[in-house]
Amino acid sequence: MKIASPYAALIINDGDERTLVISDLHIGWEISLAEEGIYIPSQTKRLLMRLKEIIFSERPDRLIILGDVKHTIAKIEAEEWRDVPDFFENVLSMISRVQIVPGNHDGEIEALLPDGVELLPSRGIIIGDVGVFHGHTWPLREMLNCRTLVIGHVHPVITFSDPMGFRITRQVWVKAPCNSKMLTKAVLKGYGLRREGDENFEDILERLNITPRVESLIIMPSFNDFLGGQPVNTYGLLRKEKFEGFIGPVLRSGSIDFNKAEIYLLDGTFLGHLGQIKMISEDRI
Ligand SMILES: [Mn+2]
Repeated sequence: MKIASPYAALIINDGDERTLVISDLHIGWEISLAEEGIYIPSQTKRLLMRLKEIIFSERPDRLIILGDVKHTIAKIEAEEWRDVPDFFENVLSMISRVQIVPGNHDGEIEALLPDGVELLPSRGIIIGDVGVFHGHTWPLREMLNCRTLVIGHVHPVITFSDPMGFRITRQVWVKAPCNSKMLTKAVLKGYGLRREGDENFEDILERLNITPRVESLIIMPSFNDFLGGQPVNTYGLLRKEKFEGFIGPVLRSGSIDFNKAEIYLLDGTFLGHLGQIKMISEDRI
């Protein structure tokens, strides 16, 4: 697995197969702003151009979009009927295998997808040793056997302001250590699985064929860089009560150590661990 820097894109190799993963396109976001009197030209062409560059340089066999393809929740707005199908017709001309793991913004997305685009379950899909899902739901139970989990949904950024008050915001990758046993307990509870008879935790794992192995969770930056994001260093992930109900069950499960999370810019620069970066930003803000 590698980051296709400087893009918000991931390449996952499984045997001979190369999978390109991107997340959070939010097509139609400009339209929702126009309703409030802010006019931004459609970003769909820019997303397509960037995708074309990545596909040209990385030559993946398939593309997975990790949720929030479109922006509006539940109801489909008229403009999306054109933007989303046009987008996918273009994508299919670049790469033949396209799959979508739906996010919380993707209600009724099926109606907008041309033939040839495959809709996967929202619990995600396993590629080799990596489980990918949007992040607003519990993952597939089988993903507890994976070494790495990848989510979108959060749109992580870091924000610094200097003594003059200038503010700098950059999209980032977050790679956080995960306590696999704690995550397993949370996921099984999330699925409503209970012990049978006098089973202990180990017995349940054996019955369900689970060996807890998740070592780290990667949060992808949004592919649409025009969107706002969650500043992970100023509040957000470290104060989870702020995000109850939003950020998704895995991030709220207590199994992810955000202070020890590694933070990288899109060009691959390692900025440090979130705990340190947070202390610096508290001095400044
Ligand atoms: Mn989302």
